[in-house]
Amino acid sequence: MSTPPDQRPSGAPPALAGPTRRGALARLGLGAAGGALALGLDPRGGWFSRVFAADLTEAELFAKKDGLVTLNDRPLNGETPPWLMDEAFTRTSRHFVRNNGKVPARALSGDATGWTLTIDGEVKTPLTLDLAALKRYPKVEQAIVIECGGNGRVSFKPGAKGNQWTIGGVGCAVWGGARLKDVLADAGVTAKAVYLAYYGEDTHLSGDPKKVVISRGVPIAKALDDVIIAYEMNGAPLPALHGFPARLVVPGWPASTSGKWLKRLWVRDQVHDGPKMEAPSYRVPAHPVAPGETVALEDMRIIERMPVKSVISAPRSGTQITAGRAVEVRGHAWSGERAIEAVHVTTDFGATWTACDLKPARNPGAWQRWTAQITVPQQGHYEVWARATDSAGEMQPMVVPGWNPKGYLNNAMHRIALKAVDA
Ligand SMILES: Nc1nc2c(c(=O)[nH]1)N[C@H]1C(S)=C(S)[C@@H](COP(=O)(O)O)O[C@H]1N2
Ligand SMILES: [Mo]
Repeated sequence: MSTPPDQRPSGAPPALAGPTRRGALARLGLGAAGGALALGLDPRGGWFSRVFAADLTEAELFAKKDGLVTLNDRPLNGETPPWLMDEAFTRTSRHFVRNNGKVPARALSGDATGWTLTIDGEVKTPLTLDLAALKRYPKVEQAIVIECGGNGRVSFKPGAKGNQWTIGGVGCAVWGGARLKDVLADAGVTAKAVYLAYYGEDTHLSGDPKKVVISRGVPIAKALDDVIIAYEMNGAPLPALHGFPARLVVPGWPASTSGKWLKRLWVRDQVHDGPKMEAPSYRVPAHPVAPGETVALEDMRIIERMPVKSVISAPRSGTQITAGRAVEVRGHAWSGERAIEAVHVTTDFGATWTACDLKPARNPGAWQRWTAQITVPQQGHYEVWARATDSAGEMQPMVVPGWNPKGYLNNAMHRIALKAVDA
């Protein structure tokens, strides 16, 4: 019910500010009912739907996340420590968050009344769908990895500006929604269609309503393949931080293509040129370059599929183990648009490797669980490295690969440290 402080007209009294009022109501033990009691005070009206509203600011919502590490709070960006990725699929409270602007007011309200998604451009019949209309398309539920193109950026030398992701800019939640191809079939994509662009409702940090925060997309062939317009995450309505009421989920491509808080999908007759499509955003040099080299913008190409990668989710780095006793090491592995063929681990800096047990993916686009038993010979300090290989034979590099000016696509092996003591 409260307007986030940064969206209040300047000079307006903060008397109804959420945290204070809610805090007071919570102390009275009123909880959710408190929202209803405060309705009469809500100057913005619309009170029936607001009984059910989430009514939290983006910072308050982020504070409810479980153990995420804040990389930036304006815009909000947080990553998941690897030991919190140990479950089969990433629970919402542990899924990383990457925002380029501010969470839109509609998402914070949790009220989709009045929301529509327009599909236009190179289509025979432009569509305007509300949530009920979107839900009439056959529903799919898929576990899909989304990984920020800058995941692993912290390790590039020289470094790159931007969020210093370690390994936690990735998650595999179960997304529910309509297939984009079903919606596009309804609209009838024309022969001139080249690219599918998204626009979201998020607002620019500058506060300028005319400025678009980010507007990216995918080639029409990818849009007509496996992309989902999700309105659910892990069986619940899409949360505010993750794109309420609807977002794209693009399997295997940088997560920046998975547009949140959708309002428009524009089928274009050229490669999309919205904010953050243009070089150097989400682009890498078309040919390998030396670390620190200046790369001309026209020599950069758009990142498409994400490379093969894995994470060690257990044990947590720093865990104490016992020499001579088997310890289970496990994690997940994924590769854009490909299956994982094998995962290996080493405890001797790559001299010898142990093949892991590898489970098939729940569905294409999901990460795959791997497990191994390791035993170290004597007390001391050890590292465990994990290395995934995909169905095309692409394998994770041991060191940070392919230096690039913006620090994208670091798929180096994940390493943890273990301390072994004698039995
Ligand atoms: N509208 C909109 N969509 C967006 C973004 C954004 O800032 N605005 N961030 C993108 C980026 S860079 C990433 S990595 C993913 C993050 O999705 P998540 O916050 O659900 O993990 O959303 C993408 N979709
Ligand atoms: Mo991202």
